[in-house]
Amino acid sequence: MVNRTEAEKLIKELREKINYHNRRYYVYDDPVISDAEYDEMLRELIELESQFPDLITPDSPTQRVGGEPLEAFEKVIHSTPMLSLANAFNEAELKEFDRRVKSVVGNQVEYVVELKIDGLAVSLIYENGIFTRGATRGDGRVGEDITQNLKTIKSLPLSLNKVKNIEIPYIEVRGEAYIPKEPFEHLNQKRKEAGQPIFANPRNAAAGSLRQLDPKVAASRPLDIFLYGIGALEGYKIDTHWQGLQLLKDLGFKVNPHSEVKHTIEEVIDFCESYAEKRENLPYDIDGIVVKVNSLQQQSRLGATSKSPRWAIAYKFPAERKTTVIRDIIVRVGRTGVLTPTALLEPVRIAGSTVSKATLHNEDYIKEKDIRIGDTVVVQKAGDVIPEVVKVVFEKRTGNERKFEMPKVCPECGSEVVRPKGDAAARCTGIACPAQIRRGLEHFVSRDAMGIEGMGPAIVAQLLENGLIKDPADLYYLKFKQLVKLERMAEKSAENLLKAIEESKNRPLSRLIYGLGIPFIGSRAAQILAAHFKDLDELMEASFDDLVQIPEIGSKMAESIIIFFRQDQTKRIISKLKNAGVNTESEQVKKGPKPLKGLKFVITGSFEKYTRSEIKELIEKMGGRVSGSVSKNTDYVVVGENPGSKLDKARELGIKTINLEELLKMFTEGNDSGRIQ
Ligand code: 1X8
Repeated sequence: MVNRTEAEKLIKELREKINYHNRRYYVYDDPVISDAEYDEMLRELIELESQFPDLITPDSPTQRVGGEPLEAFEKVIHSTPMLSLANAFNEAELKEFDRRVKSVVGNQVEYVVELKIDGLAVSLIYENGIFTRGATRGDGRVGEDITQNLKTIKSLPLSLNKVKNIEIPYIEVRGEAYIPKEPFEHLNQKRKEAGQPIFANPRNAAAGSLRQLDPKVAASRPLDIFLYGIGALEGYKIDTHWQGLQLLKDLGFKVNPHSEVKHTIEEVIDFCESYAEKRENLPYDIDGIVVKVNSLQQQSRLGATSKSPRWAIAYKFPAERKTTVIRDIIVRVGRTGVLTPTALLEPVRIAGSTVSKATLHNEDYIKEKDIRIGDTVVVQKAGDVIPEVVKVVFEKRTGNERKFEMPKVCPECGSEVVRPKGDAAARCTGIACPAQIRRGLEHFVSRDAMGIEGMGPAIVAQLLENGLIKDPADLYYLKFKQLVKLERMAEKSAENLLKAIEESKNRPLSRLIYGLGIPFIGSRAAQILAAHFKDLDELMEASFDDLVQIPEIGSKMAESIIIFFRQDQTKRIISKLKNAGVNTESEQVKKGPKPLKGLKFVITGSFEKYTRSEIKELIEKMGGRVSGSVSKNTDYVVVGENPGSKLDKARELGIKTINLEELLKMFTEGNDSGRIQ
């Protein structure tokens, strides 16, 4: 047994050694000791810490998988929004970007080119060198606190190196968490063997892993992370992005080794094009090349739009194309009854996956391109997009090809098919068409809607065929006994499915609205509606006028919402959903910290990083109210650059004025997770 002073010294030494070797192994892929030696050091540290538990600190290498499963993730506000990038799809668009940049900052421009990692964007905060908070990008303004899960990533440093003997007091770094290709295949293999649903691609697997409430699950997934940007930095000065990347390396972060500085746009283009081929041989997926202006001074002169910085662009690789043969053309009936002709193909590998179906869009598309059954065709697939038939290779025609005719009746229910004048789409008129019901259910359970993990089209079809469900609400009344009776359904899978269904009850209201599949209401409109109404009832009772007054909700959407909620069938389904305990309340009225509850704000002037309407949205999310004019009932006036007469009015009435930083600080009050960014 060592005494306390000795233990303290030993613990410090062991942690330093372990951190060093951890980095050699996970960051540099260049270990200098054996796994056994490493494990032995870790074991010693665990032993000492168990003797002196008060010496355990959150940044100890023993604390990567700590803590209990969470109830829900806390929301965090990014101090600088995490913007997305504008895209360039070809050489001309890269040249256009170069021209725009030079028109603002002159001709002396250097670019940094970097691989665009196909993972999940995250933000990490280190205070006095210690990892204190990690968050998802979320919608760019508000993300989720996933610190516990990020800590399980071995290449993520829990504490930072000093650089030039300086300990950086505060830094926010940004990067991409991902799962490399080989461990991904391995993970899916194991899931298949265990009867669990497999992930569609490494990005989905990474995102799913980081959104687990139990950090033990994240710890079991082969996650890794590259860091590529600095969101905030105190106590250290850099002049270029390239120096920023160097700093990240020196601090101990894993930084992608393929970045380069380029002096002309032609060099940038060459780099971009060279990776269209090289990417196959990388151990992880990339979906493009990021091009950034190197000088930070030039970056700030270029600034940003509300969506993306003007000093960076993402070059997206061209869609990959292959030729193959159309075996047959079938017609698929969508959730809104639209009939989509689909080509069944001789399977081909395109962009990392096997393609055996491709969309033909509609009747006119087929006619225009003269696509026939038996044709040799060019098929293309870009990123996440559904594969499509681009053109026929006419030289391969033999004369045995057959023309396709759109059916006059629905292939699924036999109802009449109509094609209104001026409309490209043919539709099934059957109101009880099983295909529409099936597609509606597939949509309801899909990732962006209720996100019921493991419930794919095959299981939906099985449940329908066995009469276990008729509408989405029935999912919430399924019993274990019913599920295990299904073919190919193991007990474990049935359990997992029920768990996933249960979990989905707590999805935000916007996901439910989207999942209901109201015509013309996509996920963005669903978010706007959920933010506007306090619950589903309020939305259901809204009039046409109420709806069209909401920004971005047009009359076509409003009408569709009214018609949808007027149906008895809709009403029945919604009351069944509610009885099952599915959340129908908007986020804004949820428990959670509401530090601004009861306070009235007025915003005046302009702000560098947020627009006024974004600030309004943030205040409302935190429970406050925003009004357009100052009165004696106003609690605070938030003042930006060039404030208007509202500031004079506030002074006259003696209303307290604050700047944006002070407002952001108010968000953290009553939230013991500390600093909100
Ligand atoms: C997204 C990504 C960036 C980089 C790499 N991968 C990404 N997915 C990079 O800069 N190296 S930057 C970025 C963004 O700004 N949205």
